[in-house]
Amino acid sequence: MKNQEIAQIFYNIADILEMNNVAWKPIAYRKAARALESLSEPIEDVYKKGGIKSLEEIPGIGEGLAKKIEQYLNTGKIDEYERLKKSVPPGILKIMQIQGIGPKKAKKLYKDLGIKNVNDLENAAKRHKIQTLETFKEKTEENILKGIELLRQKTDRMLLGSALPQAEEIVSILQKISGVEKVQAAGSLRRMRETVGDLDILVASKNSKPVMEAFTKMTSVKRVLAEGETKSAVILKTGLQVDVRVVEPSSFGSALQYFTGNKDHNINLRAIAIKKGFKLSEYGLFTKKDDKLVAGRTEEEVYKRLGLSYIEPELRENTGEIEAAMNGKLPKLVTAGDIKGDLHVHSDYTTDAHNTLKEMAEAAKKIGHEYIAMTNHSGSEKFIHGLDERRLMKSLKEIEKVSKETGIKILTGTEVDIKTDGSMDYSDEILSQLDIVIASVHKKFKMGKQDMTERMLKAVSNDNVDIIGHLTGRLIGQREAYELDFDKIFQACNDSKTVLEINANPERLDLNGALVKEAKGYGIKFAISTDAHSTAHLNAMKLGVAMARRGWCEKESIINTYSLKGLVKNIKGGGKY
Ligand code: DGT
Ligand code: CA
Ligand code: CA
Ligand code: ZN
Repeated sequence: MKNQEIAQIFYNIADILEMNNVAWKPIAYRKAARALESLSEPIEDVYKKGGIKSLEEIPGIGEGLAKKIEQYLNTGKIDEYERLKKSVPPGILKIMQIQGIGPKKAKKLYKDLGIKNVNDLENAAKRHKIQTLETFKEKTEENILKGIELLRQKTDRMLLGSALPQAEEIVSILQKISGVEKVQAAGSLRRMRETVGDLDILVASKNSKPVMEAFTKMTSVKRVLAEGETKSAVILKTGLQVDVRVVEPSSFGSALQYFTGNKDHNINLRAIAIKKGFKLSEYGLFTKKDDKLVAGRTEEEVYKRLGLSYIEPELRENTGEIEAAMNGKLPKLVTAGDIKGDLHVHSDYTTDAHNTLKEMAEAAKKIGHEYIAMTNHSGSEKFIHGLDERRLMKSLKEIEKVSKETGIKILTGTEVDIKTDGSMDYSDEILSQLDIVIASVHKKFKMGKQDMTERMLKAVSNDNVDIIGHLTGRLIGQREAYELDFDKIFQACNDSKTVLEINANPERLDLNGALVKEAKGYGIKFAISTDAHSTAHLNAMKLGVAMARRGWCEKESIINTYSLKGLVKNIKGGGKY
């Protein structure tokens, strides 16, 4: 479906025209772009039906634009756009993707400061050149730098949740090639970072040629960047870059170790090797004296020869894992198999969710969960038809019925809004009747650190609140976390035995690994939850488990590894856990 591609070109044309002071035309292009975006049918199909004439029937598209669409569908290019692109520096279009910078501002930046691309802009903001410009008074340099960071996250890095299935597919393709002994995705993906820059895939084989051929000819490849004997790189149609390296089976372990990283972990490890009289590289662990290979086939043997216990990839961020491995102090990390239920699940009582209670329950049972908690939004979420107290109480009866019918325990619950003053969107009387109360912030994000912290502290200290949902509110690449005093909040959570959620939604991953680790230091426990709004979302649990692992969590820290009996006792018995 080419609707989005053409819409993007029209938006770009509009921006360039506006920079060139052309009147009216930009408005027409933007209107047409919006029409294309809201078209439910592929534009190719519209064109096939009746050519230019049917294109012209789309509101906002006249003969001129219809011809441009036709040209794109036939040749993959629009002459006018190719010509206009040459009238501005190539990096300028990217600058206009930064929030708050439109054609007028981009032009001023270019004319007055010679800013041609995002890097120039970043440098200028850091050197405080921007505040000298008239039109930029209200747009602070700090905001521009934040905008650049968000843009980079969004365009240069891909969500872990999107990259994982692509990596799995490539691994399964390469595994089938004859002569291949092992295939493994390494890099940030294996460490389960929230976003990945590119995929690094490692293959153990004595015959690299068929591997490279199969890799570069995959149907998902858009462009081959490099094709060599043992190393190739491609860009997939999704925009993800993938590097594949073929290594000798005898050094697969050391290569895997090297390419899993991260870089600082590797540097630290190499220093230890040197201290012990070795040399460590992607080719293996060698004695310094006579260059003899002593380990390399597996990662385990490399770590072992260095006097370390095996370090799980999620821990390899050089944040103390090497020291812990030396002293036998590494945690025994929670695994996806330890998870017994999902404590944050939505159903179509609210319009943002897509499946019925029963469908959600059946899907959760199929996954193997022992229990779920039905936690729909509260009434102040008017836009999505949040449940007022009456509808909530009515839903409890259906929950009981479906629980019996499906044979999976459905706990009653809510995801109740934390209001601006920190109070709850339901009365205490209602909340005290529910099995699981998750309290979350869904609006009024920009309150300032102190007010937001107080709002949160009040929620944490509420006896009826069991879990705080997606604490920081960030959406990766879209919205920054709100400002909070984590020290105060973690302290309070531990005092009141309030559980923190590790939200597994691929765009949230909130808390992330670093915050989990910090919170864990206060004695806090966590619930790993999918926040599923459809049955498919229930499968995101593994992403949340990854955040828990990156936060050094053992099974005991995660309340949904407990059996139902243990869970209820911990959440509702006396103290909360
Ligand atoms: P990414 O792709 O930005 O999400 O992050 P990574 O960690 O996958 O980084 P990438 O793809 O640049 O390189 C893969 C691994 O290769 C990295 O985690 C560690 C290793 N590596 C890359 N460059 C260096 C280096 O200069 N020194 C050392 N020791 N290791 C490196
Ligand atoms: Ca990478
Ligand atoms: Ca790479
Ligand atoms: Zn939710």
